[in-house]
Amino acid sequence: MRMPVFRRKKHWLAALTGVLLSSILLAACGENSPSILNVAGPVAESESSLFWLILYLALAIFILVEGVLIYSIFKYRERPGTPNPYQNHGNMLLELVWTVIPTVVLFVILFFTIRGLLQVAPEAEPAASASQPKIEVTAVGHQWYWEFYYPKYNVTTADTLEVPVGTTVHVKLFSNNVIHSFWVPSLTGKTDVVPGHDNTKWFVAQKTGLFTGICAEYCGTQHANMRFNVNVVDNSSFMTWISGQQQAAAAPTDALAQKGEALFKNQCASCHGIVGVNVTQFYNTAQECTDLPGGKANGTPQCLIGPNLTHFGSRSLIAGGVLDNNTKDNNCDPNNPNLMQSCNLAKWLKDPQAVKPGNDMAIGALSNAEIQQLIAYLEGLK
Ligand code: HEC
Ligand SMILES: [Cu+2]
Repeated sequence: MRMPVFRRKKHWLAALTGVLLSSILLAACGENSPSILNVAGPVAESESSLFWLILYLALAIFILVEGVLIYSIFKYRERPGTPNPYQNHGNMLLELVWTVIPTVVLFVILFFTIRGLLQVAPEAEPAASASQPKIEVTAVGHQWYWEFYYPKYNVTTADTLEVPVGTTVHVKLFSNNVIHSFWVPSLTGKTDVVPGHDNTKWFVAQKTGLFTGICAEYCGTQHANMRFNVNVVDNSSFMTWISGQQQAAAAPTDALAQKGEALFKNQCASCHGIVGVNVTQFYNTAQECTDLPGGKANGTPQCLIGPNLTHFGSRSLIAGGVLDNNTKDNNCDPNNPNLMQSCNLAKWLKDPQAVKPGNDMAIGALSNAEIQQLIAYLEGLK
C-alpha cells in the first residue's frame, strides 16, 4: 500500500511553523532592538559571529541530512513485491564515518567558542594610551534601577550611561543588595553583579546612538523594569555632558519651581540626593555604601536609596525605564492644562506604586498642585 507522504494539513502546518520561526528572527531586526545581532562593538561582534557560525553549520547539516532522508523516502519507498533491503548493521566503516564527522564539527565549534571567550575576557580589554584614555564607570545595581558613577569626573547619574564613541569603557560592577546582571546586547555580554564580589567588564561602542541595557538576572518583582540606556556620543559632546553633570543643581528662578524645591527638601530628601540642596557632592556608592568597616548604611546622606536627581531633567528614562522622560509626546510644561495626563513624571509622582508595583518609593499622596511644582523643579534640572 502507498502512503501519502504529505497530507494537505501537514503542508499548512509546515508553512505556519516556517512563518512563525522567521518572525522570531525578523523580530530582532528593528533599529535599537536589544539584540546581539544588532552589533555595535567588538564584544557583541564576537558573540554574534559565533552565533552565525553555529547557525550556518547546523543549517548545512540539517539540509544535508533532511535532503538525504527525503530523497530516500521517495526513492526507496516500499512498492508491492520489493524484497527486504540489504542489512548493513555493524558496518565498521559507516560507524566510523558517523562518529568522526560530528566529532570534527563539535571540535570546530569548541575552537571558535574558546576563541570567543578569549576575545571578550577581561584580559582582552584594549590598553589605554595617551591619545585614547579609558572611561572608568562604576555601575551600581539597585532594586530596581542602575546608578552610574564616574570616579575620574566625580559624577553620579542613573538610568542612562553616557559614553564616548570608539573609547574603551571599563565597568566596575557593584551591588550591596542582591545579584543583578549587567547586559547591553548590542555592545557587550552579560556579567553578574554580585554583592561582596566586584566583577568588571569592558566594551567599546563603535557607533553613536542609544542602546538598551537590561538586568539579566532575576533580582525581585521589578527585575524586568530595570532597564537603562547607553547613550553613545562623540568625544566633545561627552566632555560637554560631563562638565554639565559636574555642576551642582541650578537654583530655581521661577516661583513654581521654588515651591517644588521646598517640597523636595521636605518630602523627598530622605531618599534622593540633589547636589547643592541636601547633599554637598556626588559620592562613590561602591566605596562608601558597603557593609564593611567605614561603610555607611542606607539612609545616611551618602547612601540614600533613590536615584540622585541633581540633573534629572536631562535624563531619558524614569525609574529603570518604566516610563520615558524627555520624549516629544511627553509634555511636561508645568503650565500645560493637561499636565497630569501628558507628562510621564506626573504619572510617576501621582502613584509610583501603580506605575511600578513593589518599588521602594513609598510616599504619601501628593496633590495635583504639588506635582505641578515638583515637575517645574525637577524637569528644570538639566
Ligand atoms: C522612601 C524613599 C523615597 C521617597 C521618600 C521618595 N522617593 Fe523617589 N524614588 C525612590 C526610589 C527607590 C526610586 C527608584 C525606584 C525604582 O526605579 O525602582 C525613586 C525614583 C524616583 C524618580 C525617578 C528617578 C530616575 O532617575 O529614574 C523620581 C523623579 C523621584 N523618585 C522623585 C521623587 C520625589 C519628587 C519625591 C518626593 C515627593 C520622592 N521621589 C520621594 C525612593 C523614594
Ligand atoms: Cu537587577
